[in-house]
Amino acid sequence: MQIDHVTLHELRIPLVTPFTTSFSTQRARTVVAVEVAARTEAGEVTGWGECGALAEPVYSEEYASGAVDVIERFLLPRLMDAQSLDLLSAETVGEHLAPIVGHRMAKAAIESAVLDAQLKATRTSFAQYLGVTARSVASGVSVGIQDSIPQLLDVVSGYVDEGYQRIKLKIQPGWDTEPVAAVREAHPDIPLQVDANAAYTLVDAAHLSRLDAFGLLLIEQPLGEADMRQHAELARVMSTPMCLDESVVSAEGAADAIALGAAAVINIKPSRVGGYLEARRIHDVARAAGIAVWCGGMLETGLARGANAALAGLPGFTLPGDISASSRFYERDLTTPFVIENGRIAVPTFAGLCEEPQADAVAEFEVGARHLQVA
Ligand code: SMG
Ligand code: MG
Repeated sequence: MQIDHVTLHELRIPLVTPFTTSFSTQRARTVVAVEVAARTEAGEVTGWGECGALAEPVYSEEYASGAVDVIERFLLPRLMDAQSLDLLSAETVGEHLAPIVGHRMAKAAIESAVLDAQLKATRTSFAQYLGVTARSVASGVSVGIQDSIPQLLDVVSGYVDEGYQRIKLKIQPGWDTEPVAAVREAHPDIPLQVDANAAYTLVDAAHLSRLDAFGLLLIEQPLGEADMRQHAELARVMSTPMCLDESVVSAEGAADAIALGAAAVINIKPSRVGGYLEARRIHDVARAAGIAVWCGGMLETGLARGANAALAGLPGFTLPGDISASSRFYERDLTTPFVIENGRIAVPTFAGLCEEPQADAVAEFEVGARHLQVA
């Protein structure tokens, strides 16, 4: 494949309701979308890839405008060197970009765009590429921190009525045992889990252990990103299964977390780990070790939501993912919206990772674009 032109779109898409976590309140999603125009044996194709980075470096060290910078200055030039030798395919992007340290969300966006173009050129769906035969995946929803417990109960009931099969509650110090107890009392049987986004320290172990009373599926990332050993220690004192999100950014890291006893479950986010191919490798490592995985989310638009659903069709994804309907976050998505039906999201059958975004939606939300002639 030869890429002739790359456009880095910066979009700002309002959320239907603010989404509050221990680190921020998001009112809109800033999305960097990579569009590649490529020549393939099948003719000219366009591929799209979404970058998971938020506007600010609050979930991880990456942020949207930093991703634009690193893509333009350091990642695309590496790709162009590779393509001058005719070595460019989705499967080689990771290797070409490996000399650049970190910046996995930026790398994932590029790999996704190339993979999308490659699959479109060969009229292959992402599920076919992965060997996924599942036609749909269970849909879970992530519920932000609310202003009050009555408000939380209202919001959760709304999602339960929509059919979501599992509820994840964001927690932080001061918003943990009480909201969890209230939701558990209102919904005694609903699969329930919590996510702290690194808001606690090991000193809170006794307090966090009080969550063991609520029959949670798991507790996600209670401690800091670098605190692998401390997660292992906490896992020994809690009966709730320990799940890592931020701490696992590669298959090697997943293997270490499993060996240390720091992860009984892994949240796999394709963007966090550098793309769908590394996400698949983490799935394979975890499955071989008997560790459950599920697909996390970064408020994906239609450019990545369907690809997440396809990935979650792999057999090791045994827990419902943060793969909700587009309407969970967006009044208008960039593509045909994903809908929840009987608690499930369909695995897409279209060629590529995503549908081509609607031009008027891109125009509506675009706040900046960089046009790069690369050939
Ligand atoms: O895409 O449904 C989604 C969001 C899921 O809670 C979610 N993501 O730590 O798992 C997580 C968070 C990260 C993004 S918070 C703005
Ligand atoms: Mg998380």
